[in-house]
Formats: sequence, structure tokens, C-alpha cells
Amino acid sequence: MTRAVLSLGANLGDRLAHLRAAVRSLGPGLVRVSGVYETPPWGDSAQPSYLNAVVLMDDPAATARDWLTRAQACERAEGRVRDPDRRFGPRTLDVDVIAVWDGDRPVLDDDPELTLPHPRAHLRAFVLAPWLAVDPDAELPGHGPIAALLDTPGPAADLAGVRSRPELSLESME
Ligand code: A4P
Ligand code: MG
Repeated sequence: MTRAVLSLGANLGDRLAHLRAAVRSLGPGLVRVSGVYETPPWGDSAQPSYLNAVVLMDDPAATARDWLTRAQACERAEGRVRDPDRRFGPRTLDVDVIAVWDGDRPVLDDDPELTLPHPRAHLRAFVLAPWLAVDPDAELPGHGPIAALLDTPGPAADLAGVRSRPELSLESME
């Protein structure tokens, strides 16, 4: 019985279409979808800006590993090509598993195949800001309230570049 927070990102091709396709294919477990945000590239600045969003999922039948499988299926469907030499490089669609809960208990795992919570989520305004907008009381397991994380130096500095794009809503996809 798991709930999950997934982050969606796209910076190649028709970025909005890639996010929409992800939301559509995530399907019935979808509880909430955030607004769309235009964000400067993080970790590798020589690439186009991203559209980012966050989705809240709930599926009594899904294991933590199922969320990764679903995330990667969405990426493949949008033609994601991995460049092994460029870790934070551009992509048609990136779906990361940010955190998973089994009932009320957060799932914690340091498995490199599925690290939970996501090891860089607490550093990323492009994850924290959309998540805060749809769940203001949310906590990132092991790190505390996401509102407080957005006040830490890295995310607080990056927040200035995170721009809401209300005209690109994914809401109709729910
Ligand atoms: N993996 C382990 N834990 C997880 C998890 N919680 N969620 C493994 C998803 N995957 C996880 O991922 C590499 C490996 O991480 C996989 O084998 C998976 O089993 P990947 O998707 O193949 O490669 P990647 O996404 O290029 O690498 P990485 O290190 O996950 O990059 P990130 O952290 O996803 O960063 N800037 C902005 N503004 N917006 C973005 O969305 N995204 C990235 C990608 C960089 N900069 C960005 C954005
Ligand atoms: Mg990824």
C-alpha cells in the first residue's frame, strides 16, 4: 500500500507534450498534479531550461519498486535517450521517484537502483516548489518540512529562477 511523490522534468522537444504524456500514462493512481514551472537547468547549465511538475500518487497495489518501473516506462515512451557521459544532461522526459510511503511509514532505501528518498530532492527548488504548491504540509523523509528546505541556501537561491507557467496547466489531464 504505497503513496508516492514523483517529479517530472522535460527540456527537449515539445516539453509540455512530454509532461502531458507522463501524466496520462501514470493513470488512475494519480491523486494530484502540480502546476508547470519553467526552471533553469540544475547541475549542467549548458542546456535549455526545463519544464518541471510534481505528481502525488496513491496505489494500494504498488510496491516502491513499481513506482520506478512506471517512471522509467514513461521516460521510454517519450523517447528518452541516456548519455552515459553526461549525467545531468538534457532529456525529453525525466521521471524521478522523490519519496514513497507505505501507509504512514516512509520507505527508506540506499539501494543505488532506487534510493529513497531521492538523494538530491532536498537540494532542488524545481522539485520542492511545485510539491509545496500542492501539499504545503509535506515533509521529505529524513529532511523535514519541504517549506523549510526551500529556505535553505541552495534551493532559496534557485527559487528566484523558478517561474510558474499557469497557462501550461496539466490539470485537464487528471
Ligand atoms: N535511481 C536511484 N534512485 C532513484 C530514484 N529515487 N528515482 C537510479 C529515479 N531513479 C533513481 O537515473 C540514473 C539511475 O538512478 C537509474 O538507473 C535509477 O535506477 P537516470 O534517470 O538513468 O539518469 P539521470 O536522470 O540522468 O541521472 P540522475 O542522476 O538521476 O539525474 P537527475 O537527478 O534525475 O537529474 N534541472 C532542472 N531545472 N530540472 C530537472 O528536471 N533534471 C536533471 C536530472 C538535471 N537538471 C535538472 C533536471
Ligand atoms: Mg532521473
